Amino acid sequence: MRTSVAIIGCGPAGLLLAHLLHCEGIDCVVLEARSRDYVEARIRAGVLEQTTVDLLRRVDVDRRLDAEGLVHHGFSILVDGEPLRIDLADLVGRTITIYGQTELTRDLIEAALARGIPILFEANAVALHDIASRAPAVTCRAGDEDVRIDCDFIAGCDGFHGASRSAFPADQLRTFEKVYPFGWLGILADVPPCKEEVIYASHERGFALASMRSKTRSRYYIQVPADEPLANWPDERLWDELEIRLGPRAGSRISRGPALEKSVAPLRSFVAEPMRHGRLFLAGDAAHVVPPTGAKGLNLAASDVAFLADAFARHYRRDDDAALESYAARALARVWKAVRFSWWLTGLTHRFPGTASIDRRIQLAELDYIRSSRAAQMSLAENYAGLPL
Ligand code: RFL
Ligand code: PHB
Repeated sequence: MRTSVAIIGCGPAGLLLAHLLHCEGIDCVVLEARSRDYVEARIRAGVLEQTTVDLLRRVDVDRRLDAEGLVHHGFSILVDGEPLRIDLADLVGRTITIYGQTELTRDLIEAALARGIPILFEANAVALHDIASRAPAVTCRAGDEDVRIDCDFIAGCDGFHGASRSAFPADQLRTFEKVYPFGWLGILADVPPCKEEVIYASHERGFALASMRSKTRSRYYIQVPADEPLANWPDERLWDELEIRLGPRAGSRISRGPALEKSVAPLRSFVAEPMRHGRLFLAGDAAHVVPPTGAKGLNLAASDVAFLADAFARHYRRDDDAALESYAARALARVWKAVRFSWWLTGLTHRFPGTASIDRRIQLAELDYIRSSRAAQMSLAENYAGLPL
């Protein structure tokens, strides 16, 4: 098999890149280790920046997003129960859209198959070859067959645990990592959200987040120790804890229901530099991970592939490789700002085990400063709504 761009990974990065290339008339093949059912069932992000929504419009995968996405003009930070609303529309003239990554993935897969973009699901033993040459290739085993895809370029969109990053020669990759001493225990339930906007709660007992997927489906998270067994959190205990951390106003409005999904996700900040070696280009979680506090992961995956698709288009249309040469620097400039913002918002709202009481007072002072300063709110809003591409 031969294609222009072999895309490894059928998450948001790989799928959106495939559509952007398709719009430019550039052919590609997507290779995915898991089954379509597995990929479509994964529960993850929920908040789309305007730039991500604009990209979905550009590739014309916005019908269901328009019908079902919830446009939010702001969100709140609860400080020991006291709300501080960040009015994104008023502060920076922008909004966010609540639309589950699960739904987005389904829409992108359905549209890709309808447009004839090939996706090989359950591709095992994916291996990258000759990435530093002008004729790279990807091999895998799909069904009973050994498959070889010769291509011009490889896009490594295979997430944090994928094969692409490990194909870099060790001396050509520098990694930066911070692992947080806590994770997020998330619950998804078919109950109406306790409030129509997202709430980030900074509480003495630890962080909590109230989010949603629709007017009838809620998504909540609480901060738990990194190695916390899920078995410690039967549904009722989790609902009780959410009520406490979300305080009397929001907590008392929580509707309880059986968990459709419940899991603990670790929190880390991670960046691999550069995002390119030879003809292999990394995008999304394959190159960087942020703690979910700023809701940036999926949005960074989208901005990376916007830069990458633009660079491929210049290569094929105008024989101009300048954008391919500068891809890593351009993507990383945006990535590091989101890494900084996600780290900052995590530090501001979470309880760090073993820290002194002075640290909590400093957090509270900063939150009080944000409450009293429009300039501080604008900076927070500008980053949360998403920096320009
Ligand atoms: P993905 O989604 O991990 O997709 C990678 C795909 O590659 C496949 N794969 C392979 N395929 C072939 N060969 C191999 N060797 C392979 N190895 C892996 C995988 O099966 C998968 O299908 O990466 P991508 O596309 O870069 O997208 C990144 C986002 O998924 C991620 O950043 C977000 O989910 C992060 N995130 C959030 N981001 C936001 O922007 N807003 C949010 O509100 C938000 N909330 C979250 C989140 C992540 C969370 N968890 C679970 C870490 C909330 C949580 C709890
Ligand atoms: C979510 O709805 O899953 C969500 C919302 C905001 C975040 C992270 C996750 O910061």
